[in-house]
Parts: sequence; C-alpha cells; structure tokens
Amino acid sequence: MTNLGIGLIGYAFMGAAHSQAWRSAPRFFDLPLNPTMNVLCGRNAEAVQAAAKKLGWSDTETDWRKLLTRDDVQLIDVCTPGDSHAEIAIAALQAGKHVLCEKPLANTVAEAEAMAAAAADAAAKGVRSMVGFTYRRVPAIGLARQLVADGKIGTVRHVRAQYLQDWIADPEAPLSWRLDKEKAGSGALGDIGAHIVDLTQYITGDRIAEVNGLLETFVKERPVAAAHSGLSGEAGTERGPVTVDDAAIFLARFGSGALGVFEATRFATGRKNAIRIEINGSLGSLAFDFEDMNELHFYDAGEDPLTAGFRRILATEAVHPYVAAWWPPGHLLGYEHGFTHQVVDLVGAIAEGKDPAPSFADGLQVQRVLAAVEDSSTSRQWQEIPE
Ligand code: 4PW
Repeated sequence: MTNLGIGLIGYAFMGAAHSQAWRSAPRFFDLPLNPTMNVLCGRNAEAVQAAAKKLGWSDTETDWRKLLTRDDVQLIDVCTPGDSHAEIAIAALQAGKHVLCEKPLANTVAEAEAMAAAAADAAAKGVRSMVGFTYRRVPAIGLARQLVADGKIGTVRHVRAQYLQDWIADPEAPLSWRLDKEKAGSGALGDIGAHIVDLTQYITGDRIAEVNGLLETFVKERPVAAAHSGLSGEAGTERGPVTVDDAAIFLARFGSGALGVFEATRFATGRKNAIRIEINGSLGSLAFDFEDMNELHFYDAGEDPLTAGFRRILATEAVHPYVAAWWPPGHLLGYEHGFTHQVVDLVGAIAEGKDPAPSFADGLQVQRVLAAVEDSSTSRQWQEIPE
C-alpha cells in the first residue's frame, strides 16, 4: 500500500490529539493509503524530540519551512495557534502538500480568504485541504444530520446551540495564548463558538445568513503563565491583559428562515466541555450534549401522545457513522475518536482524488460568521453574512 507521509506542526493539546488519530486510524479502519507518522515539528529541539518519542513520531524538525521541503512528507497537519495558520497552510499547499488545519481556519477573514484561494488553486492540481471541525465526526452528530436530511424532524424552526467551558472562570487562572488576540484572533467566540457555528450548519444543511451578537471580557487582567499546556497552566507573578472575549452570545437567522440562539463561554462554572445543540422542527426535535456524546435525543411529533416523548438513541450500533470499525454496541466512544474519524475521511478523500469536507471554503464561511458577530457586538446592529 502507498504510504502517506505526515508532518505534524505543534505537539501540545491538539498535537497530541492529532497524533493519537494518525496512530489509531490505520489500526482500526481499512484505509486506502498508509499514513506514516514521519516528522513532528516544533521550535524547541529538545522539547520536540521528547514529544516525538512520547507521541510516536519517527523524526523531528525545528523549522516548518524545512518540513515543507522533505520528500517523505506529503501531508502537513497544522496544530499551531491561529496566527500562523495562513502562512504555513498557504506555503504547504504551494509546495504541493495536502493540508489539515486546526480550527478556526484563521484569525481574520482576510487570512481565511487567502487560504481558501490557495486551497482552490491547489485542488486544481490534486492537492487537498481540510479544516479540523472534528466534532462533525461524532457518530451522534452524523446521525443528527442524517435525520434532518431524511426529513424526520420536518422544517427546522429553532436552532439552540451552546458551547460551555469553565477553565478560566477563576479570575486567577493564568493567561494562555488562547487569551491573546494576536495569537488566537478571538476568545470563546473563535475557539469554541466556531464549533457550534459549524455543527449547526452541518446538521441542518443550512447557512447562517445574519447575526446580532454580544461579546464580553469579564476578567480583563490575569497572571502571566509560568507554564501552560492545553487548558491548564501555572501562574507566574507578573500580570497581563486579556485581549479576547471571555464569552460570546448571538442571535442568528438561517437562510431557510430558522431562528438560532448561540452561546459560547469559558465561564459556565461546572460545565467542562458541554456542546449542547437542540433543533426543533415541524415534525420533531433533536437534542445533543457532548458531555453525553454517545447519545442523541429524538422526539417524533407523529407518535401516539400517550407514549410520545424524547427517545434516547445510543449511537453505538454498527449502523451509526464510523461505529462499525470500533467496539460492540454500548462500548462507548470518546473525545479522541472524532480526530481519528477526521483523518479517516481525509485520507479517503485524498485517495479518491476528491475534495474533503469541511473545506477551507467552509472554514472561511465560519470565519465570516465570527467576524459578523464581532462587528455586530461593536456596532450593536444586525450583520449579514456575505455568501
Ligand atoms: O476541542 C476543543 C477545542 O476546539 C477543546 O475542548 C478546547 O476548546 C481547546 O480548544 C477548543
């Protein structure tokens, strides 16, 4: 089988999640190409070598530009903060490497536009790209999309979506790059709000057409981190400004006329990674919560009122998306499986010569929604999202 050499840039939270995916995908799924974990890239030689050993990579680089020149790398996986996504992804596509880029696609609409244009040019030469909205690959989410597409809930009227975390609810939680606008572009809005924008559009097959939003930064200054990894850190003695939103809420109107209410916050005390989506249609409803990610709740308004009610579907049967490759029914999947499914779909698309989804164009559309929410929070006006 032909090898597909992977070069991964970044080895913190997302780098570890992607490493796990590259490792497990060929072991559980019959892939048409064999992804080989060839090179891990990071700026600090000692740290990247230690990470490569731990995460299972054969070699390391400290300069991403050098990584792009290697013949044993055909795909670049970008797990860096948002401020370097555009530069790395565009250079990689121009060097003829397929690209998987973490979300949000970029820090600004202008960067995302340049990335989508580079992706379209590359696609014409058979070079593929995908943005990492990994939660699309949760089986219960795939099932929700299928039920909407099959008309099981009829015409969608309401979309209610929340992404709730609490890792900076403590005002003394230290600054991480995720709280720095230069690095991250925005706060809760782009980091987690982007997921519910993507997920609701994916499930409904519709697009958000206009928004009215409100951003807030509750804690404006925090201790600078002495050390930080993932979502936790150790506070130093210095203090620094928080330059992004702590929370973002917005109203939305979808193209079909459905109404949306969205909330993304890192201050939902007690909620660790709750992605809650409820969709009400003319014939029924769906409800999902990532903290019970194997379940989808389905209400069929056509049922006998005597026994009608939300039904809990445990999306662990072999008929549910991706599940057949894993365990018997009821043997639950977790956070990391979405990343594995993501690379399964990407490798499949590369082998078939097809453009994978979500594309950079999809990432750009999400970026436009995020920018419109931000603009609306400043202007206090509804903002339309250009098609
Ligand atoms: O998957 C989520 C990310 O997209 C994680 O739970 C944290 O929130 C880290 O970034 C976002």
